[in-house]
Amino acid sequence: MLFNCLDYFICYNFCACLKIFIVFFENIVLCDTMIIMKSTIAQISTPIAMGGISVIKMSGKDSLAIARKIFRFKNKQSEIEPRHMYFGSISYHDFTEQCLMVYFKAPFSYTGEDVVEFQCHGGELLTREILNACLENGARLAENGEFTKLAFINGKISLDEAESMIDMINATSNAELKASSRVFKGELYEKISGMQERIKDAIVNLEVAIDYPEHDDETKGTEYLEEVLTYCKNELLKLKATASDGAIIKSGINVAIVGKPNVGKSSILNALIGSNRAIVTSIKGTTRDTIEESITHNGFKINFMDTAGIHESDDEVEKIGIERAKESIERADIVLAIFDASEKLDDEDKKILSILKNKLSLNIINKIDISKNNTGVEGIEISALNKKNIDNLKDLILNTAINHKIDFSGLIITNARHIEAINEALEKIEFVLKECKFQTIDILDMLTKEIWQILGKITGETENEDIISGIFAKFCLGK
Ligand SMILES: Nc1nc2c(ncn2[C@@H]2O[C@H](COP(=O)(O)OP(=O)(O)OP(=O)(O)O)[C@@H](O)[C@H]2O)c(=O)[nH]1
Ligand SMILES: [Mg+2]
Repeated sequence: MLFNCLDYFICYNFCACLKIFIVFFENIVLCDTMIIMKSTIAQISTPIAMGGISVIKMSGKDSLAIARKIFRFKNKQSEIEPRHMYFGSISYHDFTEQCLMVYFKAPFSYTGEDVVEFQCHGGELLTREILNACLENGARLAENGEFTKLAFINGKISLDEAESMIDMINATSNAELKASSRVFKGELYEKISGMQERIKDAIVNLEVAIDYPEHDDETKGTEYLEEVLTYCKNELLKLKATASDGAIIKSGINVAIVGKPNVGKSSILNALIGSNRAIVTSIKGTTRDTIEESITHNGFKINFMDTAGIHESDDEVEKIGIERAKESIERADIVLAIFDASEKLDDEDKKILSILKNKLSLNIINKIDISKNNTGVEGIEISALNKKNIDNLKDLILNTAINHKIDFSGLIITNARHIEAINEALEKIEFVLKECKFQTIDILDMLTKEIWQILGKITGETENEDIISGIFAKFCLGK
């Protein structure tokens, strides 16, 4: 039993292992398969361009010593207080720059190590020269995301939090920012590590049964395992269900604009995006290919697809366009069915309505400037020509998407790697639940440990160095 627990601890608790090794090897961090020499790293943390200020950051045990070598305090300091801002200057080669310095003492810093930051006047060359001063005095250049990687290695953040930080940095809409920030706040970590805790208990129960078969009733271990795995399955299914919301939030709401020729589809696209992207003429069949353009409205990304007019056609090119229009309908979260206000509904319009029977769609009555609604169908009345009701149409699209497609009440999974791990864990859990009654306790023990490991891919406890490096490489320099 003792051996099994130890074995389990060493094999599966990657972070704990790191901490043990760090105690023994002061200057070496063992990171699974890779050894990183602990050194002081430096990089420019603000965009390398002209700006109001620039920030140069160092992390590592020599940060303060290097700062002392290059930074001259305006007022003499015997002690440097952590988290205090000091005014002074840095002289390097031919220049002297007045700047501010702040020191964060380990472990109370972003990386968990000693950190020093300089704030200087913004300027590409100036900032690079201060970085060079740090490098010449013992720091080495940090790689992309290395500060955040150190924060992860030093237990400051989990892997899912680090990834959500990348998602927040790359967010193109408020909705995406909102979803990623909930993961960043640790909500996903809490859920997954809670499941891992229960699974660990179940493993301990199984191992008691393995080590002391004479004292323990095997069925107690498997019954508890079934209970834990059923709980995890339900929790993971709930998370999985949010992935489609996550996809809409991340990639945007896909909206197809469809209708028979000449009803004003391209004019509506242009009015919605605020530019003359699509060609508009009075000739039927002007648009032959699908045109895609995106906007952000009230914090949500909306992707519009203007399509070729759907009707019977012998023209080869037009036929391909019509096929593409039908594909756009398939891809769309919402379809805008466009009708000409001045005309009665004809067979072509009716065919389009029948194609959209099982699709979330909105009826749009266009050209309301020339006529009242003669179509006989109800819908939002607009004029693409006069830009009438265009903002209301955008609101309607958004509200329809939120009401029918996105549930904001809970955590939303937007990260593809998290979704993959959730699916993998679910598959294994379903397998174990099915096999529970037929497998030996040793095999169940092994399979359950695998589930624990798969969930650890989200939190970072069991992920290998290649994947971890790949994740942090997505960060920008100086982060
Ligand atoms: N009066 C008026 N005319 C409009 C309006 N919207 C579009 N039109 C006109 O209707 C004609 C066709 O417009 P388009 O936007 O090219 O229509 P479409 O549905 O994309 O046409 P196809 O690409 O051929 O299928 C053009 O002459 C537009 O100026 C509107 O709101 N009011
Ligand atoms: Mg068109």
